[in-house]
Amino acid sequence: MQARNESGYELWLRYRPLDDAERLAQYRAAINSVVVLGTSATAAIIKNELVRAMPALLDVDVPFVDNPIGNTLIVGTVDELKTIGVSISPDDSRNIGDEGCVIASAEGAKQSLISNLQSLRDAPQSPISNLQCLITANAAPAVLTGVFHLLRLLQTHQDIRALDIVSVPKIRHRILAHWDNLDGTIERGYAGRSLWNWDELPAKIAARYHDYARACASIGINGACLTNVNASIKGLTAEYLEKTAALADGFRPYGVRVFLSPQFTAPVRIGGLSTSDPRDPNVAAWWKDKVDEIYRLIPDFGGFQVKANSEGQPGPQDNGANHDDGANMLADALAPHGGFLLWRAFVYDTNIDADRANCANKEFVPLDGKFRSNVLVQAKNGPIDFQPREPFHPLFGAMPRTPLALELQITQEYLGQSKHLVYLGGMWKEVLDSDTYAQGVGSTVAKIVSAPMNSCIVGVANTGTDRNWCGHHFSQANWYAFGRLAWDYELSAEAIADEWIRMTWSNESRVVDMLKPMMLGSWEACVNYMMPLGLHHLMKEHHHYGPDPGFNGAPRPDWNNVYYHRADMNGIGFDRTHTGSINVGMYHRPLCEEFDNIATCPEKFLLWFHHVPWHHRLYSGRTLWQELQHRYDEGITFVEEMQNAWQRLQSKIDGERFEHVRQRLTHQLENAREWRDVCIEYFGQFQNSATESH
Ligand code: GCW
Repeated sequence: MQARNESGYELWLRYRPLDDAERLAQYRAAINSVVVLGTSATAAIIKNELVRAMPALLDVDVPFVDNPIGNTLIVGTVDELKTIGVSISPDDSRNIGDEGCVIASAEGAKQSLISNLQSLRDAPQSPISNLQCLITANAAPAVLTGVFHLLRLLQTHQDIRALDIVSVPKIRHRILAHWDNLDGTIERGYAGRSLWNWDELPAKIAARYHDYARACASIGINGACLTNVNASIKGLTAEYLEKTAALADGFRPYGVRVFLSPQFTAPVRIGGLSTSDPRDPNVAAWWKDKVDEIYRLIPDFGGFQVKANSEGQPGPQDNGANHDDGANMLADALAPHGGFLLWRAFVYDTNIDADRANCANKEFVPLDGKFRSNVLVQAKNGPIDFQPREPFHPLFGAMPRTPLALELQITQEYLGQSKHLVYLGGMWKEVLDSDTYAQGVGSTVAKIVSAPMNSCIVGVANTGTDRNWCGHHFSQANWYAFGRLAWDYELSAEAIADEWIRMTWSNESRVVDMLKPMMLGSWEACVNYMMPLGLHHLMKEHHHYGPDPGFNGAPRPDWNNVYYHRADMNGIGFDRTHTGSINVGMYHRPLCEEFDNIATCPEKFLLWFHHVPWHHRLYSGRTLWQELQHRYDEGITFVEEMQNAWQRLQSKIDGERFEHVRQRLTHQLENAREWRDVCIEYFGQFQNSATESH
């Protein structure tokens, strides 16, 4: 029987009855009632979630009770637990911090926080003699995290008899950055309009705001920057701050704090001052007042994310000041309230360096140590711009005295937008796991980003008003993977895909076994059919969809595609070696030598770092030109395989979602072929003349 149609609105939070009899029996035996302690708004959310999930998953009535009866799941903060006689040692509760949580079953808790659980349970007249499973944390939103964790275990059919889980996030601030404009459009959004209906706010709070925050909470996201880094001046006006406050009120019980992207010239444009120079005391005072105003409305406001002196955005350099002057002035305004500042390092002024990949380091490395402690310098994963594949940004490892935030792009601006099935878990893992060697072996990007000073990871959101949130059903996996990796970057891309498939599609092994390789191979396939071997920035201008390798009509050299691939009769690729732009010199040893030498440079970055002759032989034995063609074909073959695999799953997937994905895969194949045909024809001109001239 074909499953009933689904819109995808439920995301990975679909609570369907288990179709695994053994597990179902285990869960029913383990949890036959639930106690939710506390009276906070979050406690109400927790209760709602469990009321929704438990009977649906277990397909039986699961009573919610005030006192444990039978095998009970008990849920509450450490303080709330005391009211029923369960106490957690102060040391243990400190270890989980504000956001960590504990999930333990009586059988499972051996040495964990609730090591005293068994004895409490066995004590005569113990108030929790019926306890079977417990979820706790210091703060209510962290209890909610634990609830979603347990639900994930149930949704993915895990054995829950001996749970002993202590889950603490490895990165403190896990933020979705929305490039949402106040007119409802989204820069690089491919899933409809902005979720924030500014016209209706603050009076009308749409139910969807709660669903958004709930989805974020379910994967551990604890911040949302609501407005585009290409900022609108209106965002800081009293009118819009009230609207922002209404959203913040809605998100708070879910543990999601709001951030804003201000415009640097606000003191002039809405403050009536004659300058925005950050060194001017009146400017600093204006910002201080503005920030105080924000905190009066939003006591847990997170802070600002700023794009300054980048792509036409104003910034401190307009007044002859520098990034540290601008950042520190804003940071000082935020500091008394516990707020922090994300200052983006996405700068590429051609006067600084002719290679765009060098610019950020040249501007920011000299400022290391000059920023206030509540400033994080935020760099994209690679030094150009969210291309299908880039080596990690050399700023990671180059500013030891400055906390660095990592910015990833969930919305697939350069990776097929919401038309291509491309799972980004593997791409993000490649970056997080990259060893910068900044302090010897093991100085991975992940370690740098999670340094104890202040840690933050930002994902440019792919959400919008489309019923399925993300445009493509499979793009939901990227939102999901961002949250899961932000919480724990040690998770594998495969483990995350596995969870997501089970929750979003089905636990049936046939479905999991077919979808997982599809997802896991999809990123490399996209790299292959768009920009293999380290090629980058070959897309059409403005909308960035589809190939245009010959594009050379932009006003700046580095907005042209020929600037990046540099194809000529001799070869192709950007020479960033010590005889080229010397970008390799920005990496620590041994990477600089490894990248510099054509023989040791990883082939995935070959044309990123080298201008390579067409006849150069690769590991495969093929010449560069042959290899390029081979890679394009390989990418296309993978999309054909995805199409076939999907077709074979038809009986396992509901009609609505099946058809949606089927159509997109058809388009993806066409677009992949277009990439190959256009690029091969274009590069072939040089290759042909090269052959002729030999
Ligand atoms: O990826 C590029 C985008 C711009 C974006 C910019 C940035 C918000 O094409 O749309 O602007 O980067 O990250 O600031």
